[in-house]
Amino acid sequence: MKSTDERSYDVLTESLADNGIDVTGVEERLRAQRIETPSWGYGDTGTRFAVFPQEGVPRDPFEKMADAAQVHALTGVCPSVAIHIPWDRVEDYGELKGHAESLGLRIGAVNPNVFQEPEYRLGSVCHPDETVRRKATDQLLECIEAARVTDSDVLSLWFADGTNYAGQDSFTERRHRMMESLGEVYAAMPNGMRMLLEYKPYEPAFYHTDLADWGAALTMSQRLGERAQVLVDLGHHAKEVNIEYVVALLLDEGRLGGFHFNNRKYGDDDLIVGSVNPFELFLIYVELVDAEERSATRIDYMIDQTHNIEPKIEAMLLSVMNLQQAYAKALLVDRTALREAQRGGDVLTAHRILLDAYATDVRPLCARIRESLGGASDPVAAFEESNYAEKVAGERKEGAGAGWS
Ligand code: RM4
Ligand code: MN
Ligand code: MN
Repeated sequence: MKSTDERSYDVLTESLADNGIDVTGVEERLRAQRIETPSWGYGDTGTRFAVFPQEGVPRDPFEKMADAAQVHALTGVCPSVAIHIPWDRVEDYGELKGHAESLGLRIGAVNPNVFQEPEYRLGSVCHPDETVRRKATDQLLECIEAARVTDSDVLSLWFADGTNYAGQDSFTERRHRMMESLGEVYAAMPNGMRMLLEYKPYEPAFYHTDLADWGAALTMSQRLGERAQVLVDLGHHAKEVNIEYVVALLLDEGRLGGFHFNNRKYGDDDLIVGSVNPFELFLIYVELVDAEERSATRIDYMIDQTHNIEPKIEAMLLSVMNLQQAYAKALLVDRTALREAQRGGDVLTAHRILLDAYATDVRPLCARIRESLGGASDPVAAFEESNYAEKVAGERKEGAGAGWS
């Protein structure tokens, strides 16, 4: 007799097929979905009030890779891991690459961290003092080298640069300083490497931020060249901003290079993607699917979350499942009917086409995809059954867990 999972899958796929959906095509695209997980999502993180250390947290980048390998094994779609330097600085990046490969992983985006050292109090590449800008630029160049050695082709840049008080510095001069530094970094990237520019409206700077929004990131990337693109972090917008519209606009300009998935209720909360506003996530994927169908642009889909009070590997698994579901639902949108309704000015039909796709329970389909990739139907349950967490908690007793400072 068929299991409940199998029966749910049959019911779902039969009804999709009856509605004219090419189920095999949808499955193929779901199998090709890739989501990069961040090394820092496995370590201890917190708010500015406290960091709550968890048992068994990785103590170094090698152990972070081991945890990331669990996520890939159970989902089948997370073969790459983003690293943050200096949090993940190692003597020998070739060794880190080899270690990742031995676990079935590869190194993804390299993220320079030019915001924690005392010199960076007034900024990094926008700092008024040339020697500080030099130090920051050198750190970016070091990351290009780390990327080269680890076979990564993405340099992902986020700057905490900004000011806290009106009059503190010149907006324009700061912009020019950034252009000069990034121009040097861009020129140093080997062919085939891309630079992603991530914007954020505020925090840690509270008066102005040097790359505050998509416009600032887009114009900077246009100044630099084709291989500079914009990265959208879902937590980096003012509250009412229509992110799916920003996504569509950047896609149309051919400049959307990457994503940082997470979810927020207020500020840059870095909660589990899809935990607060799954409908928004779906609408973003609707735009992404639309663009995928128009051209083959490369977008790096990455998670950028900090799991402060929840277990970290399970949080990552749930995030990946939410992303699979959002993508699956977006793939179910009847695009032909949608265009027709849009052209005919049929407002509610157009809207209901989206609602129908969103309301479809795609969980049996996503479970089947994971299984076909060697993962688990229910990754969180499978992880809990594996006792991996208990095993590493026993092994990782000596020394402190890796954190973000
Ligand atoms: C920022 C931004 C960056 C992340 C840092 C730690 O808010 O999201 O992507 O690397 O936090
Ligand atoms: Mn981010
Ligand atoms: Mn952020």
